[in-house]
Amino acid sequence: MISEKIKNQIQVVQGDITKLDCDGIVNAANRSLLGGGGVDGAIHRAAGPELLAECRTLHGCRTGEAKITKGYRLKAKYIIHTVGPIYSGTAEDAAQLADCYLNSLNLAKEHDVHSIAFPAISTGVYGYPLEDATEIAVKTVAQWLEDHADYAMQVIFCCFDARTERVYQARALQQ
Ligand code: AR6
Repeated sequence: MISEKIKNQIQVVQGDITKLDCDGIVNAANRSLLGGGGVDGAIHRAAGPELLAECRTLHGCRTGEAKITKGYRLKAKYIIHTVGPIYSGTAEDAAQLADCYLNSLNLAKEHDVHSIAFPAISTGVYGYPLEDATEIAVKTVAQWLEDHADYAMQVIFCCFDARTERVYQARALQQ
């Protein structure tokens, strides 16, 4: 069960994450951190070339971990780059996907971020089944919010398409 307090800290919206006005947005990147397609490509295009220059200094990122950069031309002050698992159907996928959310939230808190938007990590090119990934995303975020009840954090699940939004709405309300 997710308490009403936690539910009020979680929002589901449909749209383009690069347009959101919050302290930080999360990028579903790859291990190189040097850009790609999907939401990664959109974030790099919107943030501008300075982002790639900073990413080059980070020397990649392991699956499940997260690294932070400035937001450059975005409204968001920070971009938190995390690398979701490429879906293989093993238990490790779920653990790594949960780590993406946990490590992103921890890094956000370290940088005094109080509002953060997540895309549906791994559910595009990386092939994670949407329902399963959504369950992990919502549960992991809700648990983190419970565990950090003394820290004001607003979490936005930014869904690019209508189907993703429907699944997130159903999952977020159901629990
Ligand atoms: N705003 C919000 N969500 C978006 C946007 C956007 N502008 N664009 C796409 N999405 P994906 P992955 C959604 O494939 O599965 C990249 O090439 C998309 O509809 O971007 O983690 C990286 O470099 C889907 O719901 O990320 C990696 O190589 C979700 O974002 C690889 O893809 C995630 O889809 C990572 O794959």
